[in-house]
Formats: sequence, structure tokens, C-alpha cells
Amino acid sequence: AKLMNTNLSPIPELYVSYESAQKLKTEAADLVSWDLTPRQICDLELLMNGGFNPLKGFLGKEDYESVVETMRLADGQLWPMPITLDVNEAFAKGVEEGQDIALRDQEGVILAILSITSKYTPNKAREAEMVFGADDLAHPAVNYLHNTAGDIYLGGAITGIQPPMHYDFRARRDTPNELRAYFRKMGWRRVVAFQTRNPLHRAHQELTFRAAREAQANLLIHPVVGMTKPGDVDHFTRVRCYEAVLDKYQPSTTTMSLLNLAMRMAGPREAVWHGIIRRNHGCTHMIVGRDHAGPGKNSAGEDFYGPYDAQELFRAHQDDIGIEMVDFKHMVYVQERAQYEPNDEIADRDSVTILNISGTELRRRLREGLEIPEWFSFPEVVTELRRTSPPRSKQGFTVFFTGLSGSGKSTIANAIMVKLMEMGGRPVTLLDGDIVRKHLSSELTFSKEHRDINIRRIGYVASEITKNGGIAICAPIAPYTATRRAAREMIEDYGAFVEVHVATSLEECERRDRKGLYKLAREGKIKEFTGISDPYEEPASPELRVDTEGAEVDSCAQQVLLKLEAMGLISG
Ligand code: PPS
Repeated sequence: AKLMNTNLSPIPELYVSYESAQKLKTEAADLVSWDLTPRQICDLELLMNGGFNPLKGFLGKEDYESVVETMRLADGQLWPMPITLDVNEAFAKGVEEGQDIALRDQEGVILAILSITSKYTPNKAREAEMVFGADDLAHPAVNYLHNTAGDIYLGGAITGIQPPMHYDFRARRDTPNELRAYFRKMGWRRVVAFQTRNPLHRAHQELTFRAAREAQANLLIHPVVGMTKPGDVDHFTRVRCYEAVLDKYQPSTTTMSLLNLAMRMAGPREAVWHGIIRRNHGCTHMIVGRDHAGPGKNSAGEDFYGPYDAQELFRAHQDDIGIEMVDFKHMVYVQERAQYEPNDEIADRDSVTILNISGTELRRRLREGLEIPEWFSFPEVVTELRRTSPPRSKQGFTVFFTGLSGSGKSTIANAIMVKLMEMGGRPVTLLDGDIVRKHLSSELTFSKEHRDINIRRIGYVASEITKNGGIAICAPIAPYTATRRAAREMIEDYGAFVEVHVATSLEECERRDRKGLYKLAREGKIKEFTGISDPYEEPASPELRVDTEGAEVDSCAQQVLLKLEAMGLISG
């Protein structure tokens, strides 16, 4: 029995009228307020605009436990994902059931009022097992649950005041009721939704064409622009990619709209959730492909879910979800026929050439500036992707020297700076220990706490330089492993981090004693001196270790350059 969406009437939203909102806003200014996290802002938007219908607010204890255990709300309605307001213990102590609190965005604007009816401590391990399939931190949502989310959940009804503000791609964002109205206006009664968090390549286009044909339906390309899997192509780039290929679709049968959803990568449960969300947006069908909303490998290196688990769970709940699944197997390119075909429908697979480029391979080719063939993607899409991920030899990066005072860090760093400037192409900034302590950290001492602040500042500045395509050369002592790691993490979001341990021994540094500081330190005239009266934790696995004893500065600098070349950061 084919489902037909003849009912495109509006679905309930949680917003009050404009007049009441103005009044509430003034009143809410006196309430205790919670500053929403980016993920909570995404959830709140879909709660308020009906995208999460039938939810009326954040889940209370009873509903939460029921959702975790049975995928249903306490009243039996299908709902697979715990939508919870997690807060820290300090905040939770100050509020109680029966109290109203204001929910603010990150600039302090009041978006909604939460009437707390439930305050509870979740069993996070259980939530991880039941919802995400394993209590394994390799799963991004499990990692979020344990390491980002607060320990107490607040549940209760939401009174919506205003939607979160978006300054980007505003014309492309639609609420469920705006899409319903559009479908009504256009006479679209059967609409198949394509959920995606990736740029559209030819395989995706073929899949959407086929799905629309199979379902005899109009097509809604419905990309997620809220939060997707860490490491994904950012949504700005993706939306430019979508816009670049939209004209390959027939405008009278296809449209695109952006969805501010915070994905959890929960595979099967997520597919069911996506179905309910698309039903709320007025769709009658949804495409579920291979490994829908998959989180990648678990900590044992295996897939969290089977490739078609999501399709199975969706199929089992299709009637409850209220929309029909258009399922697809993996699409591959058949060279002899110059077209994409579902992998499992290729009868003559022994006599044809089957081509496929995985996501990992695509990223490698982008990184190394290699060819991306036309059968795989559209030139417009590839151009956009290359703009945001230029090959490594055109990206910014950071060289981070670490070593004892007097080990030769500055000398090598200066030599490297000059050599890189001679090559040209990217601006180079030297963040030497002494320069930094003069311009960025003049108020800091050499206590552990202050050294950490100093290195974090260097890390931040280097990450900005790297992000903007420059080369940062840092040369602090940076004696602590954990702080060096923090700097690495800041920078690796934007480009390579090359840690170089200048491994001159303490004896040699003290023998050279260029600045006469070791002598003073031995005499106790300088306190907390690295190597003498303060620790230096040697890096366990730096990208490079150079030994300055018995080697010229020039040869050390050459070793660093060769390393940069081997890493693809400078072209040969
Ligand atoms: S840190 O630990 O990374 O924040 O140190 P850094 O900013 O690189 O500063 C190191 C330079 O400061 C001088 N100096 C000291 N070093 C270590 N310990 C103590 N107590 C100290 N007091 C002053 C020293 O000259 C370091 O310079 P370099 O260039 O490393 O020899």
C-alpha cells in the first residue's frame, strides 16, 4: 500500500504569538537562565518549529528512560533519540522541578522558556549501549555524551519565543511548515527526501534521480547544516557545492532546503529519527542508503553497525514513522556502460570494470592535489572542494620546536624561517620564546600555570596563522607533554603540526650556557629553571628529533626541511 501525503496542513509549533513573545521576553529577563550549547540550540530549533513533533520539550525522566529502552515515548509513540537538556551539576543545584528557566543562545538572546518538570541523573553508559550500540568513545555521540554533555538532564515543556538566528544561507532554510506550504503551493503530493552530510557527487545524483523515479515523487534535497560528523566538510563549502549542481536537476520537480539538525551518527536509530523529521517536513518518502548515518569504526577497528541495519530498522517501523523508505544498495560506476548502477544489480560483474572512490581516497586526492575524475564528481564541486582543501603544499602549517633553554631552538628556527621565506608562497611568522614573552606574555612568570598559559597563547596564534594559510614557527621550551598536546590539537584542525624536539642534552646546554642562566640557576638566583629546578618532559614521538651535538645548525635546518618535504608541506 503506497502512502500518499494528502494532508499537508500545518503541524503544531511551540512558538507563542509575536505579541506574547515580546511580553515574555521582558518577563524572562528575571529568570535563571541557561546558556545553550551549539547542539542544544540545534535541538531547540527543531523542537520549536515542529521538526521534532510530537515532542513538546526536552525529555523528562520517564520519557527518557522509555526512549532509551524501547525507542518509544512513555505514551507509546515512536521516538528513537533522547532529546535532552544536559546541564552541569552546579547549575542543576540551583534549579528545581516546577521552576521556569530562560534558554539563551550564545549571545545571550532569550529563545525559549523551559518549565522544568523533571531533573534527573541519566545512566550514560546505558544510554550509550542502547542508543548508540556500544559504550565506546570511538563513537562521536558517545564521546560527546561522556566528555561534553553535562551530568544532569532537565526535562519539561518549551515555550518558544523566537528561533535561533542564522546569518548564513537564510533563503535556503525552511521550517517544516514553510516546506509544507511550498509543497501545497506547488501541488507536490509525493515528495522523496534525500538526507545528506556530504557534498553531492555523481553517485548521489544518480541515486536521487532513481529514487524520485521509483517513488514517482518530487525530490527534496535536504542536507544537514547543523552538526555532522567531526571532520566532515564544513557546511559553508557543502552548500556552495549543492548550489553548484542544483541546475543539473529539473527545477519544477526538485528543490533544496537546509536542515539545522545536530546529527548523532546513530545509524539505525538515526535513520528512524530522520524519517520522523522528514515526515514532519511534509515528505512521503525518504532515501536510506548503505550505512545511513554511520559513525565509522569502533575502537576495535570494526564497523559499529552492519551496512544495511538502518534499512532494516526503518522497514520494521515504517508504518509508525509514517513515511516510506526508498532503499538503495551501494552505487558504483560501470565504465563500459558509463553509468552508475547499484552494486548488487550488476549481473555481468565479471566482464565489466567497476569503479569507485571512497571518502578516504577522495580526501587523500584533495590533500595531495591529485586528479579527481569526471565520472566521480562534477568539476564545479571539485573546484569548490579544492578551494577549501588545497593540497598540503599550499596549506598553512606549524613547526613547533621544543627543547631546553640554550638547546639551539632559536638558531634553527631562524634558519628555517629564512629558508622558507626564500622559497616564498606563504607568509612566515616566527614565535620564538623570547619574542613571545616580550609581545604576548610579558606579564607571565615561569610557574607551571604561567608556562601553560604561554604555550596555549602560542598555540592559539599559530592555529590562526595556520588556518589563514601561513607558516608559524614556534620555539618555546614547552616543557610539558600535556600542554604541547593541547597546542597540537588546536592547530591540527587547520593544518599540519610538526613537532621538532631539539634534543641537546642538559650537560651540553649547561656547558654552552650562552646566556649565563644555568650558572644563575645553579646558584639558586633563578627559580624554577627548566632542567635544573623545573622538569622537562621529553616528547615521546615528535615528528622529528634533531641532535645539535656535533652537528652544524645548517645540517639541523636541512633535516627539518627534508621532513617538511616528506610530509608534502613544501613541494620538491
Ligand atoms: S616556556 O616554559 O615554554 O614557557 O618558556 P619560554 O617562554 O620558551 O621561555 C624560555 C626563555 O626564558 C628564559 N628563562 C627561563 N627559562 C626556563 N626557566 C626559567 N625559570 C627561565 N627564566 C628565564 C630563557 O632564556 C629561555 O630562553 P631560551 O631561548 O629557551 O634559551
